Amino acid sequence: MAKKGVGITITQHILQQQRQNPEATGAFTTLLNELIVAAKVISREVNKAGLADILGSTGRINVQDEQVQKLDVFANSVIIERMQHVGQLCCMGSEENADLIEIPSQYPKGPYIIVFDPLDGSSNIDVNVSIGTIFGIYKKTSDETDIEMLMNDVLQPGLNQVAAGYFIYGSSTMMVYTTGNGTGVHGFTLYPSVGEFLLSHENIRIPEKGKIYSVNEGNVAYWDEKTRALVDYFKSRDKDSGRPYTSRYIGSLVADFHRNLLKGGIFMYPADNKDPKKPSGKLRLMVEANPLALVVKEAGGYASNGNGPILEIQPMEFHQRVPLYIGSREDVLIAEEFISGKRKLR
Ligand code: AHM
Ligand code: MG
Repeated sequence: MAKKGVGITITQHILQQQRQNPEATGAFTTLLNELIVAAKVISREVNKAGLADILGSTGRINVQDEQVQKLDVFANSVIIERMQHVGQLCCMGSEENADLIEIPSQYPKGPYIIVFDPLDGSSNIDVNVSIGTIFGIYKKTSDETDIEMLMNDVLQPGLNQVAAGYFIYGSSTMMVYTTGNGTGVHGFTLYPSVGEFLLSHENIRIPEKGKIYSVNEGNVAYWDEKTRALVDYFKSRDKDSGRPYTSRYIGSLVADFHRNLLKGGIFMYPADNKDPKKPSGKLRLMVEANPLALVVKEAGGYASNGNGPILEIQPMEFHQRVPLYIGSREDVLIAEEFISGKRKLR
């Protein structure tokens, strides 16, 4: 017999959650539904990437000096075009856009803000490795309408997200999301022939402690002593604490995170001295770390910058980068002990 709730559509699920909140207006449901349509379009395009002439780089460099792939551009414009007319947003923020994205004047506006990484892990597109879309949704706190002034509403700590999650375009396409406040984390799998996301992973809980560590160890030469000691800890032998851990690194944040969410473990992208312009590592606070931090928290895990919770950081700028330690609570707490200098190896 199927488990309770398994098989219901994402729309039914969002509506059920909405009914549990007496203040809900349905605005939020409309918003998520439109995002889901955008993700279905992106999923279709990702699946035929090898067939269409869409692979490869545009040859353009994005606002953060990185190569922009054609599918990134496509995913970004699909999300912007679909979301701009829902009537519930006051602005958007994307990893691919230097500035906030305005809602064109012909469309109605609302109190919500969506921030997103349209296609994370884009260097993996050409080689058929899982990639994803990451999103976080906030409510604005002021009455501002001017786009410059709205930046203050956008720069909220991740704890204020009213929803967050990701889509993973892998061996199947999945959506994993939470609306915070103890509502749990739920996973839906896209059933291609029906065109619907159906509940497949109800109330996901991450193991308290894992067996996997995920980090780009090719960066060891750029790490400080504390980071090296931390990674050595997970690799060294100690039967009582279940070490050594197994190493798994795809290089696609959504895919690495998703695996560790289901199996337990820790994903790390530490600060490094590879590029003086990026002393906090590679990953972005607003569009990558914060949404996944809310998901992991709701699943019973933890996300830290090495010194404290990611979700409590007050962002100073939209494209801010942050060291990220995320996954099973016990493993991330150990990472904090090393990075804060409280613990040395063994
Ligand atoms: P992107 O948003 O430009 O795709 O970059 C983010 C990606 C993450 O998916 C992944 O965790 C990380 O970059 C991998 O970086 P590295 O190749 O330095 O290990
Ligand atoms: Mg990214």
